[in-house]
Amino acid sequence: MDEKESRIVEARLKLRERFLNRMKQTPGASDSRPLGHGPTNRHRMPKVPEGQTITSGWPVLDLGRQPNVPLSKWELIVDGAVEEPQHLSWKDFLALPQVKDTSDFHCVTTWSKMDVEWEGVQLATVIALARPKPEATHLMTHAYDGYTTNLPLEEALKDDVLLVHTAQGKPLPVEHGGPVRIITPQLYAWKGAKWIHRIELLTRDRLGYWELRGYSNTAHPWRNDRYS
Ligand SMILES: Nc1nc2c(c(=O)[nH]1)N[C@H]1C(S)=C(S)[C@@H](COP(=O)(O)O)O[C@H]1N2
Ligand SMILES: [Mo]
Repeated sequence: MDEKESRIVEARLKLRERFLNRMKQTPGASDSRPLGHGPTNRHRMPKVPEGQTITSGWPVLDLGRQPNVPLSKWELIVDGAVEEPQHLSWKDFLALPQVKDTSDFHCVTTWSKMDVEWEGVQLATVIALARPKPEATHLMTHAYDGYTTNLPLEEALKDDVLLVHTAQGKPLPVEHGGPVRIITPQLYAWKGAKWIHRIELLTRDRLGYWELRGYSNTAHPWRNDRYS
């Protein structure tokens, strides 16, 4: 591990410690006891949350504007309530520790895509790099199409929440949010911004695009948290 990587790991562990108690109060996608009892989310029966149907395809859902961001212009900003705002180029992003994970994708419009193989960077890694101020509690994600969605830090820091550039072994297609999108397997898919551009740390919660329009702010599929 080089010096940069050990600094990232250290920052991540510190952040995790701060949020661990709150992280335990809501189910993670791969938690062994997602709701306090019972089998893991991904291996329980039924395999999908109430009201969901498994699809073999991958529908496209967005606001109808699909920005085409060339890699030379792509930038990921992490700012707001942080000690060290980040402006990461594509090269900087690929130099961060990379992970692979398999998880499910639950859309509130009732389809679920199972066992997607993702590659990318844990959201916790880029948040830790920017060193959130002690008063940071939430974040707003801003996408290149103008879309926004908010997350409490205890959800954003979970292990399967990734900034992905690869799905099923191929570069993430533009229509699914390439070059990079967020995925939130433990929450409905609208919580994962396609074409991610900016992660703004907040000192209080603020609602995103769908949350302002009546979608649930908690968005747990295993609790059927669809609309507020
Ligand atoms: N930037 C952006 N991200 C977005 C959206 C959007 O309109 N713009 N739609 C959300 C919704 S409602 C869903 S269900 C998923 C759909 O992802 P998909 O099109 O890859 O299936 O993306 C989410 N992320
Ligand atoms: Mo959606």
